[in-house]
Amino acid sequence: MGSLPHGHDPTKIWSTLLTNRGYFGGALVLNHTLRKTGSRYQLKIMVTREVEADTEFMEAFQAAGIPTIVVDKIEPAPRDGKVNKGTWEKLAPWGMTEYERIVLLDSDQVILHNIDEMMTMDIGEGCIAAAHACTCNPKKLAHYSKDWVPENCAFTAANKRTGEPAAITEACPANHHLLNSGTVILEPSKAQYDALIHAMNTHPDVPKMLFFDQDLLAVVYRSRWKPLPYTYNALKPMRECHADLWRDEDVKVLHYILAKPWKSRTYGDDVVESTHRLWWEFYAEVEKEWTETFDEDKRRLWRDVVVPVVAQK
Ligand SMILES: [Mn+2]
Repeated sequence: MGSLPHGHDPTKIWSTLLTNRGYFGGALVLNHTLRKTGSRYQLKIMVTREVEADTEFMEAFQAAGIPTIVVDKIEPAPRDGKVNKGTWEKLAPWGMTEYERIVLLDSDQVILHNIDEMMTMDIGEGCIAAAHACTCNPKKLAHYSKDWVPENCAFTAANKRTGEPAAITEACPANHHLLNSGTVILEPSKAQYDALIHAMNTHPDVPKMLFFDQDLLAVVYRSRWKPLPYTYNALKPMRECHADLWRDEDVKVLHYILAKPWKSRTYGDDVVESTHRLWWEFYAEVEKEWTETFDEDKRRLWRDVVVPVVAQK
């Protein structure tokens, strides 16, 4: 199942984390778009122990030809008896030293152009690469920090002509030190993994981290992460709040943060929500493959594992 792409290099992989069935439709579309854009590298999906115990779900990964990597629970030590529960398993790849490089993607992303250059681009010794967080907060979400306003957003300072990200300097606004962990290039290392886990268990900010691994990475790799152009992690709201930077034809990785496309077949026709159309086009291609196959098991798994988590109308 899932024949390996031509020129395949097994020391470098794409990876995403799934903790339950809910994002499986997203993961199938992500895998499909990696294949469709001709990637020479394989997507391996990290799954939690809960997912591993879900036999039917595991059969579905097999049917999709997507290898899984089971990861143990990762969570911070309790502080005052409380644990900040979240997606800390996204730190697991730093410990996977059998790989030279892992590029973390999110299962709510689609790949629009080949991104294999991410497997070889220079990120600097002991560093990671990621795109900035967008701190415009266009939806004015109350739980976001008060300094999340467009003036402080790194993309406001990006080069509108070339799309190049703003350099992180001594004098830049604090928000320019924030990254979005939807796309992260990393080189597994025992020392880096240990440093991350140590920081997760001891750093005083951990109990109030809203974005878990993402906030921790910004702290631990402060001034040691390379900003990538927004095109590698184009957050859908930026199509509106950074319309002067965004060019549809340049976007390589489209990231459906906030409302997920698979939650509804109907969506707004505005600049932001209309991006869902693309996701549904890719989904239709995946659906065709799974429902028109002679493999009866695959058709059953589509019905029982995929259909329940993807809006049917
Ligand atoms: Mn995401």
